[in-house]
Amino acid sequence: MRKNILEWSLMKEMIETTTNLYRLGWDERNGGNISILLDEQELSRYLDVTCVLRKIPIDFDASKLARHYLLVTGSGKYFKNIKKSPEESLGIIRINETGTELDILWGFSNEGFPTSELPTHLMSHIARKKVDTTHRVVMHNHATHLLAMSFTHELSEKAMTKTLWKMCTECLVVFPEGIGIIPWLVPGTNEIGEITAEKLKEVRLVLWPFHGIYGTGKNLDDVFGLIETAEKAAEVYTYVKSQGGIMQEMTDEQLKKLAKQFKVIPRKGYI
Ligand code: 2HA
Ligand code: ZN
Repeated sequence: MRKNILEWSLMKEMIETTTNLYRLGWDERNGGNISILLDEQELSRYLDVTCVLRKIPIDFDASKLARHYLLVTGSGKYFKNIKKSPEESLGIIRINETGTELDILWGFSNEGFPTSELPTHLMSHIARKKVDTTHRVVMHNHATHLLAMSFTHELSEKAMTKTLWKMCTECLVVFPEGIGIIPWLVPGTNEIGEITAEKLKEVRLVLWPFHGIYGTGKNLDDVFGLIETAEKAAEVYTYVKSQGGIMQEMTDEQLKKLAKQFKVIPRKGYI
């Protein structure tokens, strides 16, 4: 007897996390998207994976994810409504043997589709899996203060990283590799996917100027915590600027001491 998929702890966590993200104001309307790589055996306790509902073509080479299963948010769906209608707002997909097509196995009811950012998600999973065997989650949202900083702060990765590190003592410990930044690009395209994935070879956070943030990690809490920490730093930056600017801050020497204490290696050449 298969268990009810809505009782799966991962599904419950997805619903809880997306609801939280909506409450934080980072996923207005249909903004933001999440995908999670699933374990086939675990999934099989809840779903007959031989039963394919629909097939959708993929227009880039996703063969490195062949036979992989993912839980994905739906295109045009509102995070606000995921809790109320998970089967319409979310879906479970499998990439086929050749990486040219995906099978919809559950969800996306009412003829829905996976997120418009699926190319970026799949390319990001490919890039992160290569450098981190524990990698499983990609999350994109429109975190307010990080997005605002893309208008007011120099768009250099080193300068942005150092500003964020210095806004909260914890930041360097949480993302010692820093933050990546891409140029402004049209969302939903293979191009933005390729450029984001290239950055993700070295960092887990990528800022999309005038749009939002991409984060990756080993589970939902891990990615949420990563974005939340950078976003908090960006919020502090906003207050600091509005209080008249920086009067004093942590020095590079202090950042080095912090890295030593917490045994993290800061991005080379940054401090
Ligand atoms: O899914 O956020 O980047 C809607 C978006 C596109
Ligand atoms: Zn977006």
